[in-house]
Amino acid sequence: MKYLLTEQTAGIGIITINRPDSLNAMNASVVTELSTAVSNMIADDDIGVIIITGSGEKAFVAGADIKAMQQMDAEGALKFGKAGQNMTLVIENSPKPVIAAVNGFALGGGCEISLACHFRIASDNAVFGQPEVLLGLIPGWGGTQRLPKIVGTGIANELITTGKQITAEEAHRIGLVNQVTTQEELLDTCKAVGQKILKNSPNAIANSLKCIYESFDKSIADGMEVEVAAFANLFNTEETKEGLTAFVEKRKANFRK
Ligand code: CO8
Repeated sequence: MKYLLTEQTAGIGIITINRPDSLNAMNASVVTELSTAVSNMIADDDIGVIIITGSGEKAFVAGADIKAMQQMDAEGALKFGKAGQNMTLVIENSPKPVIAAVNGFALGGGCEISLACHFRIASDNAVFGQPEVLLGLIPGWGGTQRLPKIVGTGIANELITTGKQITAEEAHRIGLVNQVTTQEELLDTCKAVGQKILKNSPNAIANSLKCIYESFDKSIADGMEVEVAAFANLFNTEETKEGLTAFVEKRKANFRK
């Protein structure tokens, strides 16, 4: 891959968006590469958690590539917009938790990539924002859909219409990030959270994420139908038998043999 670094360590796949000269801005090639890298890690049985971060000390992703967009007509923008949206759906629909390790600027499309991740952990120098309106644009990779669900409509409306940038601390206060660390500790913190997740049943994790995702377009009653069906199906799996038996036998469950 030209713009990504990938590695695997103790069950965790790490994808680093690596275009530091442009603050990791996303052009069409980076979008395709990120979709492919996440799909590959989803298919890899040795990986149970995925972390996405940016290279360098300054940026997670400073947005979609503005220089590339300046050259686009409406047809090109539709193609670029759909490719980016598809990339966010690949991330969001991953049955393995995807953590955004936000190590600097997460602006526009960069913020939107982090929103598609299952949760965000940020370093104290991180800056979040949806500054598209300053460019005569709107968020195009799911920001108008996901941001209000994460921080609430009022705060999303303010962030998107002012285009203002907020600190990691403010992002933590409004529930956009789960935890703030120093830049040095960011990756280790994400890996430690990943290791906690890896102790648990992969089937149960995947089904939990699916039920949470499906709740967005369902009533509570309909969502609970999905939940109870998934709950019951788990009783057909070895993992659930192992989890329940391990408790009764007073030992730790071994889900990943
Ligand atoms: N695109 C392209 N190049 C970028 C981008 C970007 N988003 N961000 C930074 N760069 C480049 C700069 O042009 C510069 O390159 P060069 O040295 O060749 O001039 C280099 O990265 C370093 O940037 P700066 O010199 O500007 O660094 P500063 O520390 O002074 O500023 C900022 C850092 C504040 C992050 C500043 O670079 C900035 O404001 N960047 C743009 C942020 C932005 O507006 N992002 C949103 C873009 S729009 C978007 O993401 C839409 C998503 C949906 C797409 C839907 C498609 C249809």
